[in-house]
Amino acid sequence: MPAKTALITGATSGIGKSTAIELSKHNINLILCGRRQDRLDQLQNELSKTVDVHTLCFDIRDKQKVFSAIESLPSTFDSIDILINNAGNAHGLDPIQTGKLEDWDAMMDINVKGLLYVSKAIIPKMINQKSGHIINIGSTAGKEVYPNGNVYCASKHAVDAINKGMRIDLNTHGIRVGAVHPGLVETEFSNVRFKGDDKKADNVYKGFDPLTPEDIADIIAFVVTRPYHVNIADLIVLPTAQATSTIVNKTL
Ligand code: NDP
Ligand code: 8X3
Repeated sequence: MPAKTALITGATSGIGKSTAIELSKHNINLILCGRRQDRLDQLQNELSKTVDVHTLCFDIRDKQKVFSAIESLPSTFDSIDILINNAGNAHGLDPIQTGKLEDWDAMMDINVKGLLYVSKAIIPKMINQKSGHIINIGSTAGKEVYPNGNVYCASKHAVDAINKGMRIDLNTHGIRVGAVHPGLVETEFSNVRFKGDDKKADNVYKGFDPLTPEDIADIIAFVVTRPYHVNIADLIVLPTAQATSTIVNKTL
C-alpha cells in the first residue's frame, strides 16, 4: 500500500508537533502547518530523514491564506488522507463580564472558524478520493464548562458539534470523522493563555502528573492506524489525577 499523507495544523508545538513525530514513525508523509516557519523548518529537517515532509506557513484566521496555502501543495502532497485539525489555543481566563473582545475574537477565529476554513479546503479533495480521515482536536472544555472558561469552552463545544456534523454529512462519501478531547496536557497552551506569564502557566500543571503531548500523539496514531471499517468517533482522555475540568487530585 502507498504511504498515506497527513496534514497537521498547529504542528509547531505541543500536541501537533508530537503527533507529527509519532505519525512519521508509522511511515505517514506529513504536511506541517503553523505560523512559525523556523519551527516548521526544524521539524521538517528532523522528520524528512524518515518520511516526505512539506511545510505550509499561514495564519489559520486568514481564509485567503488558508485556501492559497492548500492550493499551493505540490502534486506529491496533493492527496491528503488524514487531516488533524489541531491548531488552537485559549486566550485569557476571565469571567464573562471582564473578558476581552480580542481574546474572544482570537478563540472563535482560530479554534472554530480556522478549523472550518482548513476543513473546507481539504474536504473536496477527500470527497474526490472517496476516502479520508479527519481528526478534530476538541477538549474536555468541549464537554463541560468551567469557571472563567466561558468563550474557550464555547469554542470547543462548537468543535464537538462540528465534529458530529462532519461525521453525518461526510458519511456517504466514505470519510471517517472523529474527535479526541484531552484534559490537561502540558504544552505551550497555558503560556499562550496567560500571554507569556510562564510562572502562572507552570502552576496549572504543578502537584500532579498532567498528560504529555506524546500521550495524545500516541492515541491519535492509534486512531488513524485502525482498519478502514473502524472509526473511533469520540474519545475523552484525562490524566489519572483529573476527574473533571474542576476536580484535579493533587495527592496522586
Ligand atoms: P500549543 O500552544 O502548544 O500549540 C498550539 C498550536 O496551534 C501551535 O502549533 C500554534 O502554531 C497553532 N496555532 C495557534 N494559533 C494559530 C493561528 N492563528 N494560525 C495557525 N496556527 C495557530 O497548545 P496545544 O498543543 O496544547 O494545543 C493543541 C490543541 O489541543 C488546541 O486545539 C487546544 O485547544 C487543544 N487542547 C489542549 C489541551 C491542553 O491542556 N494543552 C487540552 C485539550 C485540548 P503557531 O503559533 O506556530 O501558529
Ligand atoms: C485545554 C484544557 O482544561 O485548560 O482544553 O480547558 S483546559
